[in-house]
Amino acid sequence: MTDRLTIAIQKSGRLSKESMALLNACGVKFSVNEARLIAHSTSHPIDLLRVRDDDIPGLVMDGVVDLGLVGENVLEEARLERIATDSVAAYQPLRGLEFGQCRLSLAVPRESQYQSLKDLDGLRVATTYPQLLKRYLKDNGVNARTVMLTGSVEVAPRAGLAEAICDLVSTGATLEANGLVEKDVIFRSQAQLIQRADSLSEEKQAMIDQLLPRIDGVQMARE
Ligand code: PRT
Ligand code: ZN
Repeated sequence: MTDRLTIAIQKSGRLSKESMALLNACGVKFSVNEARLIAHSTSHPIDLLRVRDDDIPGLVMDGVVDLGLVGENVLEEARLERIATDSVAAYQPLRGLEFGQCRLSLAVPRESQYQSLKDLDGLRVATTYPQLLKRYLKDNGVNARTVMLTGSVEVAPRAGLAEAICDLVSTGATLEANGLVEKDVIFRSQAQLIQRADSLSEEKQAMIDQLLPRIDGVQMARE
């Protein structure tokens, strides 16, 4: 039996289409049944695992899948969280994928008196990325409290839950629509291809070694 390479991608969301398109452009073909978690490649001994993006770092770090395509924001948050809880947090970064670009930024209400980071001392900052935020605050000697929210972060100040937010931004339209002003970029992100840290069978590794130059070729052609 051939050893099948397993790749985790986001099931449905901002990274899904481009993740599938990249694999397709590399000649790895799939026919995806929307209802199914697993899609078998019709061209290679490769299985696609379609999951929430938040699950991808852990699946790779635990060696449950061989490769993952995930946003660096989610990846680094998961890595810090796993280090904090003494779990295995290793992976091999393979390629930045040049899609899913965004930044994790601090923002405050338009009417806020905020002038510098120090002004956050003693205040509450709402975020979905507590680890990345805490690291940034610590590195900058700021004593703010993080308020963890898995969604609707941009409404936290209006709801009286926090004085500032730390959220993903791409165009800035969401901040604008919620009366918030971006003050500080704390992390820049794009989608990344990662591999589990332990070594793979020769067959699987050979497939990855074949895939990487194809990815480089696809990216080159796009430039
Ligand atoms: O269901 P699942 O958990 O898989 O998906 P999700 O809802 O957690 O993630 P999804 O699909 O929204 O985003 C997946 C990844 O896309 C993120 O982890 C980032 O790496 C990347 N990405 C790129 C973004 C954005 N751009 C982005 N703009 N993720 C989220 N946003 C949101 C942001 O949170 C804010 O609400 O879009 C809004 C801001 O956009 P602008 O254009 O108004 O600034
Ligand atoms: Zn998610």
